[in-house]
Amino acid sequence: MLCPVAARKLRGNDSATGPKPLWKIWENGRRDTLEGLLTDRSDAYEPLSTDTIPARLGGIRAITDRLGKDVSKWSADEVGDGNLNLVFIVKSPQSALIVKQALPYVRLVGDSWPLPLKRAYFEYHALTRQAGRAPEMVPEIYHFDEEQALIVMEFFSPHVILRNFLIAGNRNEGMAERMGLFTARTLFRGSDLSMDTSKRKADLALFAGNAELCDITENLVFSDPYFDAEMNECNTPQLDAIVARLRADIDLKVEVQHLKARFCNNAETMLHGDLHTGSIMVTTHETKAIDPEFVTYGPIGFDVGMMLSNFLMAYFSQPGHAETAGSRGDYQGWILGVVDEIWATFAAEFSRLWREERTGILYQKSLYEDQGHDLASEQALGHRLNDIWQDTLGFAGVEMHRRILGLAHNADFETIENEDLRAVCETKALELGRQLVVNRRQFSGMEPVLDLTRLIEKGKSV
Ligand code: SR1
Ligand code: MG
Repeated sequence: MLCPVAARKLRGNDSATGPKPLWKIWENGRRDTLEGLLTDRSDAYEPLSTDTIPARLGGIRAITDRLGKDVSKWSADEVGDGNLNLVFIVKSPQSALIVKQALPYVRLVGDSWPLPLKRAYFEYHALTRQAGRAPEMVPEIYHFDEEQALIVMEFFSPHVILRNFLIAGNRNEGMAERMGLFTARTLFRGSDLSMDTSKRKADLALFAGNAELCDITENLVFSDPYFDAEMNECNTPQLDAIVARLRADIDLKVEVQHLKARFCNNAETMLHGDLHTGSIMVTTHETKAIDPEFVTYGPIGFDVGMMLSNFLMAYFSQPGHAETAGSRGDYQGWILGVVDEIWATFAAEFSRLWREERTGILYQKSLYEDQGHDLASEQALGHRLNDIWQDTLGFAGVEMHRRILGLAHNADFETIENEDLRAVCETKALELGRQLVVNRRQFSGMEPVLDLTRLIEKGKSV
């Protein structure tokens, strides 16, 4: 979600001079040309609307097989609440499905910020790979139209977006385990630990084409929050002092750029690329992952860190959603239990896959187990898990900063109406974020991280 002020600012509604030109939006050394952004739009591309869906999709067999051929009985609602795309639920008396179509610009900003349609192509390929690597966890694809940047897929019902579920104080059974398994399986099986290396290299090349969405992550996550970038927005003046402190923090800025270098240079595996709680759908007993359009090859800890960070922000935001003061205390404890279990499940499943599915070019069994050196294999596993752990903590910290200081905020904090209370919650997340980035090598396991989180929540300074 863009915070409302930033969205207004980018649309130009705050200015008497009209919409901000693209070159203004992409200044700060980010981009000074439109080249590559608008070139993938064919003349045939046309955004769908609720009115045109029956006529435009009524001839597609994969869709009529599910909804029936009588399009007069179809109904469509546009439900997209993300930052980028059109999302329709299309229903008939028989069934329902999701139609997701990329727009040639950032939806909440408008056409002053173009974004290539080809992101739908990358999302389609990411979903097909995730379906093979973590069955039952992602929507089934019924139809893909590259020219129209359109994916028709399974409608999860009665699932809701996890972020809203956590704001409402709901609990889910099995979510932590499923997300731990999902991340371990997709991340291990998309890497040179598992894949045939020629296929991995082909995928590396394929997803390298998703450069513009990667560029958003590189700038919005790893750079903008740490200087006065034009698109930044934050809860001001309440956060002014801590923002100034973070931006003057040399250790923090150096460590964040080390993390950015890891994100850019460590093409370890196929990432989801945007695995926050708005990309997860749940019921009380089910969990699904959606929206991998930011897919790229990157470090394993990025997806895990982004996900854990969003749970930790949900934790700090709870006082802002409490029915009465202190009434969300038990619930906060439950969220920390989820964080703990996700990491424990991830590490256990990653270890199992290491022992049972290590068929790639890295750490070959021919060097270890086949020579009776099982202990060497375990030693190497420990080293890899330790690296992933440190990356996870660092990326989690950066994600906290960018959701509070950058362009794209999250509803956990944004929906807290009392801005002073909201600033208290945000400040705690910013403090934890700083600790996770700068001291990520010092945390021996999850318990000290959770202890620190509880201490910060109690108002102890660090
Ligand atoms: C302009 S896109 C802003 C953010 O929305 C997406 O969900 C990603 O998180 C991205 O960083
Ligand atoms: Mg998304």
